[in-house]
This record gives sequence, structure tokens and C-alpha cells, in this order.
Amino acid sequence: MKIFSVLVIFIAFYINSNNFIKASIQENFTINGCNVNLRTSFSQNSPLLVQDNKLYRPTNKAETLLFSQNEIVEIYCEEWINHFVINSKKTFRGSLNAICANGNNFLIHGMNITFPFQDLKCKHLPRFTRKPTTIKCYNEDDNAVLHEIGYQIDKNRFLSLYESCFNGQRTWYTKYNIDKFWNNFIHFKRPTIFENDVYNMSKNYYNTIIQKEKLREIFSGSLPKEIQELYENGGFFNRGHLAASSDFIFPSNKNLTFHLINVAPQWSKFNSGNCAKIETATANYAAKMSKNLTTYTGTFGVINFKAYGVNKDFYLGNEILPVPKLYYRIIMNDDIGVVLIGVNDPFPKNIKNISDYIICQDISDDYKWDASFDLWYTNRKSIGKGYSYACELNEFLKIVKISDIEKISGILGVTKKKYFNTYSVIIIISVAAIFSLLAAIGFLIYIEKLSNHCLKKPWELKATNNYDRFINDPKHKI
Ligand SMILES: *[C@@H]1O[C@H](CO)[C@@H](O)[C@H](O)[C@H]1NC(C)=O
Ligand SMILES: *[C@@H]1O[C@H](CO)[C@@H](O)[C@H](O)[C@H]1NC(C)=O
Ligand SMILES: *[C@@H]1O[C@H](CO)[C@@H](O)[C@H](O)[C@H]1NC(C)=O
Ligand SMILES: *[C@@H]1O[C@H](CO)[C@@H](O)[C@H](O)[C@H]1NC(C)=O
Ligand SMILES: *[C@@H]1O[C@H](CO)[C@@H](O)[C@H](O)[C@H]1NC(C)=O
Ligand SMILES: CC(=O)N[C@H]1CO[C@H](CO)[C@@H](O)[C@@H]1O
Repeated sequence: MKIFSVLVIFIAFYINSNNFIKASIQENFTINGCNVNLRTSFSQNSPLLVQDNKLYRPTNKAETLLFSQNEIVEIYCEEWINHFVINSKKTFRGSLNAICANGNNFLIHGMNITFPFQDLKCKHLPRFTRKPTTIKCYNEDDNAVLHEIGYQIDKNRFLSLYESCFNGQRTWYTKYNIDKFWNNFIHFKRPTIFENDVYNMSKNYYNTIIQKEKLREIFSGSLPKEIQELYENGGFFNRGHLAASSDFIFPSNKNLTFHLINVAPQWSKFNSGNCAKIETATANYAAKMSKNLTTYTGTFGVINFKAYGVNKDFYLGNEILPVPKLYYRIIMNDDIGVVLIGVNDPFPKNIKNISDYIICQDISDDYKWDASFDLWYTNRKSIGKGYSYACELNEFLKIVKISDIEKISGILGVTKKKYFNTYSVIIIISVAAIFSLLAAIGFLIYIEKLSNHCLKKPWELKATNNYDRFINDPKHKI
């Protein structure tokens, strides 16, 4: 209320006398720099931040964004509300320059008036623009091309947030960056509606009732017990994000992940289980190590219900949306990388043989992982949360042929090689057991020979000694 009245007075003065405002701004320009607290100065409808024609990136890992005095940050919405509307029509432009004045006050270029950062709000968050390219992105799929998802700031400027490799039916992966100053200080309320300009869905195939109908269809009417139970407990196929909203810092950026090109059907138990753990681990790792991570989060294969007697790839809708068998997340920093893979099937009965889901050698037990990966590491083999494992990227790329990744020369996220993992311990014990067995056999054979030779069992030899034997030998009898 107080701020509001101050603003009304401020604006009243502005309308009456530009000179007064000018004077007060000049005065206020003497204090150095600005700081904008991420927790308190951002809200659901904060504008997109742009700098040097790129998406704005924080310059430190603190809770506060720092700007030097007179530093310009471009703020972009599609429409503006509140006090801006009262002023000149320039306020209706999609993008404005905010110039750091002091504290968390910014001068809006062309308006000669400062606002605290938190008052710079959009009516709604800027909407996505999807730009299909002709760039092929998956070696074995000629229909798959990159689609850029971003913001069309003006005629000439399109800023891409992520790229999805999409073939008209499924997204193989979404590629994006996790910032080295990643943080989750800003609370974001997830939208309930996903944007869709890529699927022709006469119905929403993610709707749980429609999903259940589809499952019933393949099981000729009655669902297996486990699946029925999951459904009754509110589970089913979620819209599993590839780029997670939590991978991005700002509300405007988080919101753009809610597009159907960036999601695929994912069992809810895996979604909130190991898939979420992998997301948290990678973002934490970027922040902890202050490393920009290039990330590809993708899907592989199609699930089936072989163990339940239905040996057919499973799609939601009329063969429209394949339900992936595996999800993966590649994380790279220059030529150091790793891939974490999760099984999109939380039913132990359906996973009779886990090796059907292992597409490259699991190295998760061979290394000590950075502590950022602890939560994932501890739960990684739980089938109910979506069994998961890690592979060397070069091995993975022999199977999953992403076009644009160069050779990788090191493993990301690990600290040192474990010389004794579960397998090596098993091997050592087995080898030791075999040697002991051989030694025992050898010993028995030796005893056998000895007893044949002496016609006496060794324990019977106890009483005698070599001298006695010598003396008792008929040849030596005197
Ligand atoms: C804003 O202030 C600058 C100087 O500080 C002045 O040159 C400009 O004319 C002012 N603009 C308006 C719209 O008053
Ligand atoms: C983001 O948010 C707005 C509402 O604030 C919505 O209209 C828009 O379509 C959302 N999603 C995307 C992907 O742009
Ligand atoms: C979308 O699908 C429906 C039925 O599934 C079909 O009738 C319609 O022609 C399709 N529209 C387009 C644009 O392909
Ligand atoms: C992080 O990535 C951004 C943009 O991709 C780049 O400008 C910046 O230099 C990178 N920083 C490091 C330390 O690699
Ligand atoms: C599991 O599958 C692998 C390869 O698909 C096979 O080599 C192995 O024998 C199978 N194990 C069982 C118990 O069926
Ligand atoms: C030194 C000075 O005038 N500081 C003022 C800058 O503007 C804020 C409000 O926008 C005032 O609270 C300060 O007193």
C-alpha cells in the first residue's frame, strides 16, 4: 500500500513535472551499483532478462545478482501491466532497457523514472517460439531435425533456450546448458497447461483416464495387478520433462520447458524417483564445481509388456506417442562427459532380466562419485524408482547416435577409480576360492602319493621318523 501511494505520487509528479523526476534521479545515481535479490525480487511473472543480445546469465553464485552502476539489462515481456500502462506508449513495447541506478532500483530508459526491480513485472510470462531448422540431429533417423525453442524478442532477434531433436513423433533429446552459477533460489509455480504445436492430439493422450483406456485395450480389458494398483494410487504416465524446469534459474526460462516437444511419457514412480535424482545431481554438480554443463536429456527405445504376455511396442494415442524404454542425461564440460541412464519401468515383474535394459557397460560401481551424486548413487538400483546406471560417453554413443558430440576424453562427476568394486571383489574371492580348491586338491593328491609310496597314511607316520624307516628298510638290515 505504502509503495503504491509513493508510486502514485511519483507518477503524478512525473506527469506534472519531468524536471523534478530528472533531478531526483540524478541525485540517486551517485551510489555504486545494484543488487537484486533472487528470492525477494523475482516472482512468477518476472520478465525475461537479456544482455548483449543473449539470455542474461548470473555473474556470481550468490543469492544476489550484481549490476554495476549504469549497467543495462534488457527486460522483455509480451505485454505490460500496472503503472507502466499509465505512462507513454513506449511501455507497450515487448522490450525495455533497465539501467541500474542504485540499490535494487532501475531506471527505465526513455521514461526517466526508476522502479525497484520487483515492480518490473509482466502480465504473463513471454511465450515460446519454435523454430524448426534443417539440421539433422540423430544419425539413424532422417526425419529428426533440431527445433529451437526460445523467444522472438523482435523481428530480428530470436533467443534460443533449448533445442529439441524431434522427428514429428518423438523427441530423441533436448539439448541445453546448465549454468555454472545454477541455483534454485527462485520459487516457480508450475503451469498446469503444456504448450503444444507439434502433435496432432485429438484428445490429450496424457490424460490418465485416456491412458488407462489405452492400457486396457492392450491387456484386453483387465490391467495387471501392479499397474491397476499404481493407477489407484494416483500414478501413471507423467509428462516427463527432458530439460527440467529446475535446470533453469529464471521463471521466464523455466516456463519454456512446459512444451510437449520437451516431454515424453514417463512412469510417475520413475519421474519422481531416479529421474528426479539424476536432475538434482547434475544441477548441483554444475553449481558446486562452477562448471557450465552442456546437457542432452533424451529417450531411447519403446517399452513393452513382454513379461505380461503382450509383446508389442507401447504407444499412447493411436500409435502417436511412443513410451520410451530408457531416459538418459548426457552431461559434458568440454571434452569431459558422462551419461546417466534410467529405466522407464518401475515394475519388477516386467523387468525379468535387467540386462535387457543395459545398453552400455555400467561404470557406476567402478568409480567414487562426487558428493553431488550421492542421492542418485544410493538409490540408483531400485527398480521401483526406475533402475539406473552410468556409462562412459564414448561407449554410449556407439549405441545412441547423436550427431554432434565429439570424442570425449574423460569421465565427468567421478573423483577416483575404485580398485575394489563389487565385481572385482567377487572375482578376487572366486579366484581365491579356485586357488584354495586347487591347493586342497593338490594337497590330497600329494598325501595320496605319499601314502601309496609309504603304504602308510601320514598320521600313521607320526610315530616313525626317517631314521627308523632307514633302519627298518630290509636293504639296510645288518
Ligand atoms: C530524460 O532525462 C535525460 C537527461 O537525464 C534527458 O536528456 C531526456 O530528455 C529526458 N527524457 C524525458 C522523456 O524526459
Ligand atoms: C508460459 O507462461 C504463459 C503464462 O504466463 C503461457 O501463456 C505460456 O504459453 C507458457 N508456456 C510456454 C511454453 O511458453
Ligand atoms: C488430427 O487427427 C485427427 C484424428 O486423429 C484427424 O481427423 C485430423 O485430420 C488431424 N489433423 C491434422 C492437421 O493432421
Ligand atoms: C559458460 O557458457 C557461456 C555460454 O555458453 C559462456 O559465455 C561462458 O564463457 C562459459 N563459461 C565457462 C567458464 O566456460
Ligand atoms: C539376460 O539377458 C542377457 C542378454 O540379453 C542374457 O545373456 C542372459 O542369459 C539373460 N539372463 C537370464 C537369467 O535370462
Ligand atoms: C541518496 C538518495 O537520494 N537515495 C534515494 C534513492 O532512491 C530511493 C528510492 O527509490 C530512496 O529511498 C533513497 O533515499
